[in-house]
Amino acid sequence: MNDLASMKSKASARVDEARLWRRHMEMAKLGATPKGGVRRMALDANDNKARALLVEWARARGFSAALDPIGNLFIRRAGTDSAAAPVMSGSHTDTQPSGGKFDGIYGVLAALEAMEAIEDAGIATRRPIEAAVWTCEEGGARFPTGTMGSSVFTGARKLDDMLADRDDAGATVATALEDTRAALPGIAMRPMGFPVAAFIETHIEQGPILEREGKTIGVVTGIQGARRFRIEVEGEDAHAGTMPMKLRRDALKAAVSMIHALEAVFDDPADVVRFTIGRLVVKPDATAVVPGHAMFTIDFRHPDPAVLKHRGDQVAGVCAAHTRGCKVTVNEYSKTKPILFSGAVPEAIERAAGRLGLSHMPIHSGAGHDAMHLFEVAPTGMIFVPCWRGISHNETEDAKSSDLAAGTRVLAEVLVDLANA
Ligand code: HGY
Ligand code: MN
Ligand code: MN
Repeated sequence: MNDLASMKSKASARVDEARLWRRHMEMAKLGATPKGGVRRMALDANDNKARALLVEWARARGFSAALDPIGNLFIRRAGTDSAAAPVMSGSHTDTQPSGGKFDGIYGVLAALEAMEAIEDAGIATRRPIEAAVWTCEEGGARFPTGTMGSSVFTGARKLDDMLADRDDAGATVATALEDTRAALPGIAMRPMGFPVAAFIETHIEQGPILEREGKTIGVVTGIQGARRFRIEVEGEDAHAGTMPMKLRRDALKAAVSMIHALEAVFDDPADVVRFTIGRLVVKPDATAVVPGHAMFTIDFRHPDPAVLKHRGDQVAGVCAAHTRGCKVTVNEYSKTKPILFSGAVPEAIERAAGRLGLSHMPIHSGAGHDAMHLFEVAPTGMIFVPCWRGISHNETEDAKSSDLAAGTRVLAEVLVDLANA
């Protein structure tokens, strides 16, 4: 076996399944919900504790840690060529409000575990290897903008715009980051953005295909595009008992007719379109008051840019045609294009899965990931592993320890491969 091949197999052999699982359970305590899920919102106290725990584990292995101006956390294992751009892997620690134990955090813990396995195997790599924790991947949970940290890191979004993003309580990302820095005393600060030689994200599939097909590894072929809108409807509060129906400006009823009309726009017999109204907020939300304000969000996704454009461009007109005397404001606040992975990273993933004798298949990602931004600045790829019944963004999200370890073994081989390329 040549030198690189033996280094790869030594690294993957040192992946410690028990250590990886134990860390998932440790992290799941930070924001644990009564139903066995996790609520760890971007930059909240539990998210900050998760970062502090990662830094503690990293420092125990002699790895360094640093934070950038949007709060992305980087854990670094030195290479023999310290000036070389690092090979990077990572994901997110934040969750949806009723999230699970694996979405995001698996990609962070797999990166750390792979680095530790490489360290345990005593393997030197030319390039440094870094694990990244991207700030606020879960958009529309606490802060509106998703994949926030990775989009600022790659220049897709402006730092100042994202620092000004506000949660429903009016807190900005900038103020939240003050607590994050306080939770990481003595953490080094790093300027925004630096060259990355390659990026690999490991993630649970969040869909049913790998489990149904009996495959352990998904070699991700691409990520579909998404358009997200916030629709504000302004009517007039009124007395439920006295205001005649024909004089009302009922914001909720207007919102309902807009949503009904939008169903027709996004109807797809082939079931490829993903159209979700995830939020509907009504004010003043009182039984005896005609609602004067309603807000709802649209999350529209599709793999074809032409469909994203054709159907997404109809939203404003359809809402304007169903105002029922109210005022409507349509704000498209996030737009990501479909991407297709190819080249060195997916090839290395496929090679590693084959060498390890793991069943694997190509698979497209319906979920968005930070990898879609890193794709714009570095060779990028993703490794999927199955999750129970494909359930995610749900407190019952579950995955097998052996699958998590298998994905991490593939990652360890890919990191050694690319860090010595
Ligand atoms: O919504 C998504 O696709 C990701 O899970 N945040
Ligand atoms: Mn995720
Ligand atoms: Mn998610």
